[in-house]
Amino acid sequence: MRFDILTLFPGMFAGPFDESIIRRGIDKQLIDIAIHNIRDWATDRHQTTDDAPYGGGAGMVMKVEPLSACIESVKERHPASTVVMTSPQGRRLTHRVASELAAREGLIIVCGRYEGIDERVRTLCIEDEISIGDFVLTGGEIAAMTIVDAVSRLIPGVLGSEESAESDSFCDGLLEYPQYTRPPEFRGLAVPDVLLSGNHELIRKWRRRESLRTTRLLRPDLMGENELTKEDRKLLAELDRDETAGKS
Ligand code: 21W
Repeated sequence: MRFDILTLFPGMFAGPFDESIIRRGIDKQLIDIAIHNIRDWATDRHQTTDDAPYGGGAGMVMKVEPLSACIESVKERHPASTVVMTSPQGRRLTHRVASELAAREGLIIVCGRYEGIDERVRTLCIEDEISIGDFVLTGGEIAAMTIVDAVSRLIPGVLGSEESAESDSFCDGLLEYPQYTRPPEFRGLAVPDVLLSGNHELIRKWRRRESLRTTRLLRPDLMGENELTKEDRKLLAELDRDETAGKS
């Protein structure tokens, strides 16, 4: 999958993709990331990319000519890619949206800066708009990195078989179960017996029950979203029974 990132701050992308799982995806040629400096498309002597808003007000607006020229140049070279802009008014990035983006041929990600972009860029060039949540960032760059990270790990082969995306929480709509590794006891806290039992069926059931417990407790909003199996309902009933009996 190809990612073209259009930004006024190309230096911000030096670190994050040079290490970790994304790096491996690049090395395996499953991912290709190119950073484009929007400023290179400014034509005036000062390479201006922003200007004061018509109608007045604080801050600056990204100018239409350099930004549209940059987007069109990249899109011409990669016509099958979708032009996505990071923006506080975009649709919220979720696992579902990440899977949807992972199915595209490529993404051209436009990072917004300043108070925003000239509306005509949106009208003429932007196909999709993504926000990463209801909080205010200083610009779209970190949102773009988040999108690349979340989408890349869904591309077949990027994750090793040990870390497959199928076992993610959110993939089946539930949070993860508690995990332990050696030692079996630490400061009086023991690893649950069932995990040392070697009984794989009991372990699977315990993990599923704990996933259901944590999700219901911390993210009840996720419970409605996915259908529970017959076994899930049975495990939830066991939890209710244990709670009434005073067991944790
Ligand atoms: C913050 C841009 C506030 C614009 C009209 C009149 C990209 C982001 C961003 C930023 C404003 C994302 C205005 C979650 C985010 C991003 C920078 C508001 C003021 N508009 N996801 N005055 N949160 N943020 N502009 O902030 O670019 S994705």
